[in-house]
Amino acid sequence: MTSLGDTKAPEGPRVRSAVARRAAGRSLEAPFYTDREFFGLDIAAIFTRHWIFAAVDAEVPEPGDYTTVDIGPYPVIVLRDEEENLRAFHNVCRHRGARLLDAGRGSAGNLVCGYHKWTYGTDGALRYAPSQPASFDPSCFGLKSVHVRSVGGLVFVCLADRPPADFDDVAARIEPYLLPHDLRHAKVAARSDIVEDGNWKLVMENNRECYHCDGHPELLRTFFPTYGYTEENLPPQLRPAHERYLRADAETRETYERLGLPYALIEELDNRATGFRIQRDALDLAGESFTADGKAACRPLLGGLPTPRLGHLALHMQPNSWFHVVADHAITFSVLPLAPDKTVLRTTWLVHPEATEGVDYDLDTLTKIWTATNEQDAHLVARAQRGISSPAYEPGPYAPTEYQVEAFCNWYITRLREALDDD
Ligand code: 3BY
Ligand code: FES
Ligand code: FE
Repeated sequence: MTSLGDTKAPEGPRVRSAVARRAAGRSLEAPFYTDREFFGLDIAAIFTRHWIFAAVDAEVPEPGDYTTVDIGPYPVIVLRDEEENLRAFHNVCRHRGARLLDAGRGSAGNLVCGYHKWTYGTDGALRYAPSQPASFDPSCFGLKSVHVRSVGGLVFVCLADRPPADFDDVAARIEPYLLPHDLRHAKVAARSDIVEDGNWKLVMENNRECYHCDGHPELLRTFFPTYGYTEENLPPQLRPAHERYLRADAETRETYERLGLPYALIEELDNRATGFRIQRDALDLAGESFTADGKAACRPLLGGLPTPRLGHLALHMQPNSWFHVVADHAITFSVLPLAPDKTVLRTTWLVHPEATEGVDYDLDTLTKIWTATNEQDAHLVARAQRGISSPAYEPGPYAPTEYQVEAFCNWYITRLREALDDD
């Protein structure tokens, strides 16, 4: 892999002291969300060191298929090579550095730079460079490669020379939950990029709690608002939903057991390099999908599953992703930082490869709930960014139901401390 030796954390004493004094159980100090220097540290300590959820296999099903993703200042290509291997490269030409492929998805036998036509194979080798002298050695100018791997159809890349080694263990633990849905062979039904007016951590933190879930009336048709609460801290108004949840959960568990699907909660959000949480959980109403009545929005079901009433599989990963997989479709979410106060949220909807739009599913019905939820969340993130930008802001305390927000911040601060210690 190519060295990113020049991505050392650029931090000064201001950053170091803020990281050192972070108070557990409270939101972060303002500069973590607003300041360029802190943003630089996030890129250096988090986004170039850790496994980042970047794409899905279904975006690149055939040899030559590619998709692009920008991880902070690093444009990256994910592609399927001629041998059907998944590969990732820096999307930067080795001639004079032009961005090689425009943003988006496509298919190409070779990757041709739009500037002076240097041409690379799907293995990254430079195949053609016009008008070079005889002494020119193309083997010195292959595309710089990036670590890439697929876990049950979800594609992660790591820009580091030596990626965190615990990813193998995490992959082995989550794959049994994902494989029955066969996402590797699914079809992309829709993808959306929205630019949120907030720091990437605010997008992540917002995802890690349901304290704000009454802002999601469409989602709450099927998503139990009791998510993240315990019997002890459950507010009285959520008691009826909790009773319904207990009944639905018992039924769904029986189904998982009958089908031999794993369902135990695994929660290792902040005690390892690749923090994650995975859980199968019941949904309300028909219990099948994220729709207004809870019924499946697509037939056939993913992976040929025998019943649609499986609730959802929820996977949350540090630092930049979450996933909801139901019997009939899957939704993946990737958080990609652009600037201290600008973040892309990329959402991808997957269905069975043979499902036909307009016949087996209506695209609007399929995408409606999470499109609405994303928009509502984007407003909350922008609102948080605006308040935090005031000199009057000071870190406030997390409620018990926000424990996953605390776990995210704890994971994040621990990674920054590791990176600063390495310098
Ligand atoms: O996507 C999620 O899992 C989070 C958790 C609850 C609110 N939000 C829907
Ligand atoms: Fe790509 Fe010149 S910069 S061919
Ligand atoms: Fe939300």
